[in-house]
Amino acid sequence: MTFLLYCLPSNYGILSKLAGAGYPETTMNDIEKLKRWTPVVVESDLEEQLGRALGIAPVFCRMLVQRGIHSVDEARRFFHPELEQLHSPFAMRDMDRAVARLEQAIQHEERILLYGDYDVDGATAVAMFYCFLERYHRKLDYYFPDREKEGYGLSRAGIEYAAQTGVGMIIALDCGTQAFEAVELARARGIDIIICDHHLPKAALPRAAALLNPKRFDCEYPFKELSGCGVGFKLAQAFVERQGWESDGLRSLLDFVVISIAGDIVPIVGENRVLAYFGIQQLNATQRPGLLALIEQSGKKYPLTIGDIVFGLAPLINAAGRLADAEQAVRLMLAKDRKVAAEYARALSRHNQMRQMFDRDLAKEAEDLLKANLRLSQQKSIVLYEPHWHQGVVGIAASRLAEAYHRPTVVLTQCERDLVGSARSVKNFNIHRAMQACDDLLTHYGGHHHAVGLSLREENLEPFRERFEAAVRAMITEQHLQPEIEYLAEIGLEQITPKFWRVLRQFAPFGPGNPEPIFLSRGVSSNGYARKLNEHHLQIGMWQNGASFAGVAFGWAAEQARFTKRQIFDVCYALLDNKAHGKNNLRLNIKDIRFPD
Ligand SMILES: [Mn+2]
Repeated sequence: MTFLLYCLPSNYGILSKLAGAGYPETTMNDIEKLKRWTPVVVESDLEEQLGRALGIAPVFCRMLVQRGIHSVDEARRFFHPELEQLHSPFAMRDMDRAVARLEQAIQHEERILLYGDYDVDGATAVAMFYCFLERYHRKLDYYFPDREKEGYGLSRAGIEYAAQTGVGMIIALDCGTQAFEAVELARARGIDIIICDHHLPKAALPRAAALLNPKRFDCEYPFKELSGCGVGFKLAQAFVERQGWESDGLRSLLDFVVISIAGDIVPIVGENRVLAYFGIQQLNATQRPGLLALIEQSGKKYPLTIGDIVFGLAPLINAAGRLADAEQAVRLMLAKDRKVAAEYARALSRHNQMRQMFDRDLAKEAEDLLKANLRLSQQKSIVLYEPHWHQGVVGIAASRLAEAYHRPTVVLTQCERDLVGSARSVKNFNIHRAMQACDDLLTHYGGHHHAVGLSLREENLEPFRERFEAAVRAMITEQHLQPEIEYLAEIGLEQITPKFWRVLRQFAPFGPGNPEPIFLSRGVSSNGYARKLNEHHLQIGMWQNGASFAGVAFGWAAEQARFTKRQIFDVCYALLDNKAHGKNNLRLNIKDIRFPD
């Protein structure tokens, strides 16, 4: 499941995303509160210890401690990731069985079907595993469910397709953990299923030949936050290790894995950091015609960052699954010919433009519904439903609304006789648990702590609305509901030197779990330069203690007149490397500004 979240590593402010999508810039009065500025709190003893041992500035030690790094050894591993740091895949429950079954399928030349989820994680998982397996095995096929007709996960239609095409084994990627019915159907058809998934399991598990999922309660795998594609990668790693082969070839698959990590917004810590670190290198050097065409179509500039994947590559891949079918994205990623790849990439771009149009329409209607609903300002949750909304964009809409209104949000549309939709949470609030309280009203639900997919019968909509609101109300705190800027440290602008920037970059790739740090500088002076970049955003100049910087303030265009020469203000910002100018050109990515009262 893909969603946008508060913690995105990006050079976009929340307002720019909202403004760009046609969302309101000012929200309901009581929701539009001043953002809280709170310092990152870490154990100061640890910070000092690390500082003495490593000899780097206190702010960087604080960053390390914030990331759970407490020793020099851990710091060394963090700054110098190596593929040897990956965990043994055999620590994952069922891995032995999965590898044995895969070996058997290859030996007996069975037909293997890769079955994916239609989002970016599922599509890259299928492309990755196809590239891996086609070296050893020829009878390969892939399948994606139709979002509207079959819905999420392993479907009856998919199993029947497998049976009709003589498939002996299915590898389900990024789905399957709750596919009880489909797994039973496959058994009846004599087809074995290996599940590679990362969605939260229920108490019972389907009777698959092997079920790889680090979130299984009985799985002792030390890292729980792999993407679905990442779990598939562990299967590939286990297979290679079992054959006693050099694992060098695995590295070439990491361009796919990093796209899944960024696109699925899994935290870039622990094993994901290693995968993302080498993955982003692999992606920047990729020679796959399909990925090259995708990058070109996205318009993103090298070197690509996690943010470029999130905002450039992932939407194109997702557009296929949302508006057409995910197979198109996989065909592109597997394309061997540049011209063909370019054609596929253009098709995805057209789908993406349509997706944006649906997205804008939905945004406008959602805004109208919210304005018309007077109760809403007293509510802690948002549940919106319109039968004509496009199913492919309800998840994006829920993300944006949750972000704009700081409330757990559900957006629903109609699909056949049921309502289906997506739920998105606010920071640190477990929306999956709130769904559990509505269990008996839902036909189906599943996902993660911060994002859930669900379906229900129309007559249950009002009871659900009430129950969900009650559940959220019982669990949520004021802190969840108020937007917050967590800054790493208070520094003067003069502290931002080239060396400072060099050390900071060693923390990349940034993303959830490894956020780009935000700094606070108090009492900086405007140099009188303030230029509108467009109707929303402002570029301003400022200086402090002899150091001067330009900064971009997203959503601050209306305040242009306040930035007169020598105007003093406090500012929270991240640092932004301006790739467009070719050379290192640091700017401030401004998160918030406060003028003296
Ligand atoms: Mn996923």
